Amino acid sequence: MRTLVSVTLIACWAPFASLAESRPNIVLFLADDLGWTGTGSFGSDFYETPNLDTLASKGMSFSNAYAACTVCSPTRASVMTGMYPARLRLTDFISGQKRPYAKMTVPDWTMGLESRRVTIAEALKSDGYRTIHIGKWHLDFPNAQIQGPTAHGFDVSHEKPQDSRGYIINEDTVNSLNLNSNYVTDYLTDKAIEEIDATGNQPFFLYFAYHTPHTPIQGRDDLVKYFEGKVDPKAIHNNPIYAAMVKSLDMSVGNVVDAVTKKGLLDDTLFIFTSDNGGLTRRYGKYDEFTENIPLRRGKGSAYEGGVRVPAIARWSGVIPEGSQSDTPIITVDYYPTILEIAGVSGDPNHNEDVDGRSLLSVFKNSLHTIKRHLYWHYPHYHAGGDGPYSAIRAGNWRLIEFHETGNVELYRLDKDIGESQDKAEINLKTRDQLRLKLAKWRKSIAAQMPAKNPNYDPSRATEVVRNR
Ligand SMILES: [Ca+2]
Repeated sequence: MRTLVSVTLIACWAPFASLAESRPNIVLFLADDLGWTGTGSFGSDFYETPNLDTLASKGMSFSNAYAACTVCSPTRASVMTGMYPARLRLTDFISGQKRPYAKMTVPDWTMGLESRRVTIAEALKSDGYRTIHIGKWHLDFPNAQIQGPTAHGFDVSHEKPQDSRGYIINEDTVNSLNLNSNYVTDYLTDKAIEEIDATGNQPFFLYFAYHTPHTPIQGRDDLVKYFEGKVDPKAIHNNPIYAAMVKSLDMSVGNVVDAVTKKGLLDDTLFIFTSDNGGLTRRYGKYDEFTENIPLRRGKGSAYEGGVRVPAIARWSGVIPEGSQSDTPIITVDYYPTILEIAGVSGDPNHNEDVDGRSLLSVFKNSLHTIKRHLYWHYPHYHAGGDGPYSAIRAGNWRLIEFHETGNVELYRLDKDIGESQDKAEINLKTRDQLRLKLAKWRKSIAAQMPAKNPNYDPSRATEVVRNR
């Protein structure tokens, strides 16, 4: 029986035998709240990201890349499992919030990553990879006994010092640990480099989940000063503190790539860079405190493209053509099957049966390759920056959003109207009805949890918010 199984596996992976033999290292960078136009090569008119731009010029950029959710935890869960947040029932940031008097009650969702899921780290670790977690996890159940990335397949994890205030590490900690910098991103970068240096002949998987540029908006003083001298009030992006945070992120990516290069592993490493949701926009805060995702509509927490379309870059010398661009829609559930295929790791068959993502390897090899499928979002919650509970589907160039408070749908043709300004729901009736039906079928197929009518609905108190514990 055992022999049979291994023969089947070998046969199954035979087309990728040469890849499996080389066992590339995998570095997955995940920014927090970095919007679609948040890097130089993705169109910022102020932020400076030379290292990310080099990653793009040496690899492939994805113009239609998406996060699986408009907030943090669900997207992170999708990266870890390859499954849609709605399938995991992990559909809001942990531990989320309630609006007791809103029109709808949110379902009883799963406030953490369940241990029965086989994470990408567990799959890679069980097949010989060293697995390194750096930064923000945000997937633990509140008050769980067993916590953190090492409970989910990571050999090691470095997170920000607990006594940090936002991005600033306590001075005593800086002195006692003899740190080079009191800025959290710099600290985490040093830890990532230490772990890369400490890796022997084993291939490694480094998941570097940044806090930047999530609130609080705090930058390194020297970088803030630099950007203060360059502010153009007419620019779309003009907050020097935010620019400093993006710069710290970029410097970190550059330093990690340098560390891999110094170890002689640059050509044996796949780098992926993306973000967990769209940029938090001015609409939700003081006028100049956050960012913008223009030409996209809105930002983090919202049902529109600004909430979920994100930058994405992949670099892998010898496989991914330099300076290429793919326009095929991709989403964060895709990284799990992509990484397994590239690593030559079969993973857990039961888990894989429910994986929603598709391997991007064929796209990596040929930027003109398109993946034929629809993308889905389901957010049965309220968010401070949101539009209330919604689901959405992208099919080709069409995107349909269904708002559950009203049952209304909106339909946009993204190739002609990337800003989602012209609702076609009353014009393209056939497309509208087809997509609405497809979306409902998808929700049913994964048993998505729906919001329900709230018996305590009180319009005068509908926006009152209670944080979950
Ligand atoms: Ca986020």
